[in-house]
Amino acid sequence: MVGQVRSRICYSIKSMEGNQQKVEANILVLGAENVGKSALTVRFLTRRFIGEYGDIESIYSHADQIDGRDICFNIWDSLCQQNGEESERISDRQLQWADGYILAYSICDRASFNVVQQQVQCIRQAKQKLASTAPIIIVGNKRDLQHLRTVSSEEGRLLALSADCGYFEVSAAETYHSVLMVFHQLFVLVREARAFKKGNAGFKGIVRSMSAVFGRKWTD
Ligand SMILES: Nc1nc2c(ncn2[C@@H]2O[C@H](COP(=O)(O)OP(=O)(O)OP(=O)(O)O)[C@@H](O)[C@H]2O)c(=O)[nH]1
Ligand SMILES: [Mg+2]
Repeated sequence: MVGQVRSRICYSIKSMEGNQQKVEANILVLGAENVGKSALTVRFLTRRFIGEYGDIESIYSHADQIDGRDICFNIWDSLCQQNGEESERISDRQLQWADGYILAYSICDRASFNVVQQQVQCIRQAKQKLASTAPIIIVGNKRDLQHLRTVSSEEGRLLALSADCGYFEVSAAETYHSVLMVFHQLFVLVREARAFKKGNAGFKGIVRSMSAVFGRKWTD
């Protein structure tokens, strides 16, 4: 199965060669064990739900179009730590790599929702230290299992609101479109964050130039 995904990816990359318009975004998919990180990723890449995915951690590249523009997603489908206690841990390498995050939990698994809460804090603290921003979308997966629900939609929405994150409830098992929306929305947020950073850098550059000309600190 993974072989199928990989061959599709190779084609996607080739088809973008020589395209000056290409914009890339590194998307890290996080969350506790068994919440459907691989199911969400594979659904987006292949439009299919295949049921079992195994313990595989992969980075996939995928060509797409948003607003008529060629783009490339690099998606890191992560494996959560097996030892339970550190299931919320995000490595420095992952934090440096990612432009945006999908934090997935299962609506039937309260513990996985708690992991997402911790991961949001972890990302926000790390990014504060690096003085950078990183868009996050929280995804409540397995929406088809309503009878087993233990986390309400309101709780998910509230967490997202309080942490300034996007929020979706989806079923990787049942629908492609809502999963597509998650990835596309995150890409748009990454693009906006980049534009904001660029604008800020431009402003700081103007301030620096003024300081050089007038010999005064304009940033106070
Ligand atoms: N009913 C239902 N089952 C799902 C859904 N998404 C994933 N699953 C099932 O949940 C199980 C775990 O899915 P995975 O995608 O492997 O979860 P994961 O988060 O990647 O798991 P690890 O990589 O082991 O951490 C599998 O049996 C999937 O078939 C969903 O939307 N609905
Ligand atoms: Mg997985």
